[in-house]
Amino acid sequence: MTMAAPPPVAVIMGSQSDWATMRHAAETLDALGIAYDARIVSAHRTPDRLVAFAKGAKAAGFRVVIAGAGGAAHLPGMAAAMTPLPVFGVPVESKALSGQDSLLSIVQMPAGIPVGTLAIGRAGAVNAALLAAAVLALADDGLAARLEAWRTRQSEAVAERPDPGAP
Ligand code: RP5
Repeated sequence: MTMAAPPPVAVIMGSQSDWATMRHAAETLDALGIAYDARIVSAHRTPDRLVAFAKGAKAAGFRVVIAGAGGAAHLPGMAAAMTPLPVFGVPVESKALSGQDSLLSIVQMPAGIPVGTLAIGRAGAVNAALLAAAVLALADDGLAARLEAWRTRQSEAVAERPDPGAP
């Protein structure tokens, strides 16, 4: 009997409400054929779940963590403090401050515990997945080819000139 390989990417988020943003990371991983486990792990509401996840993430077989959170967004930094895995943080667009609170909370890590911080919202979620793919592709030629093909498709989808009739 062969055991299925554990998913290499963990996509964690602080709340169900973050899924509207983080699904873009998940969809990008899907498009690249990268398995992931998506979980709600709140630094504030489920701190014990965060500790268990982050301390066990490497042993569980994950290679990269993508962490999305909004507002006082401690999740990526706290996760990074408890795992040696690379952590990419996605600032979720908050209602009160349009995600600027999330961005500053995630990006301003003191020296010593890094969080690779992406843009606010959908762009950050997509790019977190692409960065995770680039990391994994260093040791996976098949994935490297899929990532290159993804980028080629993106280039080919850009028109030479703007459509003057488009809104
Ligand atoms: C953060 O609080 C979550 O990451 C989310 O972005 C924000 C709001 O959470 P909900 O009140 O919508 O559950 O912890």
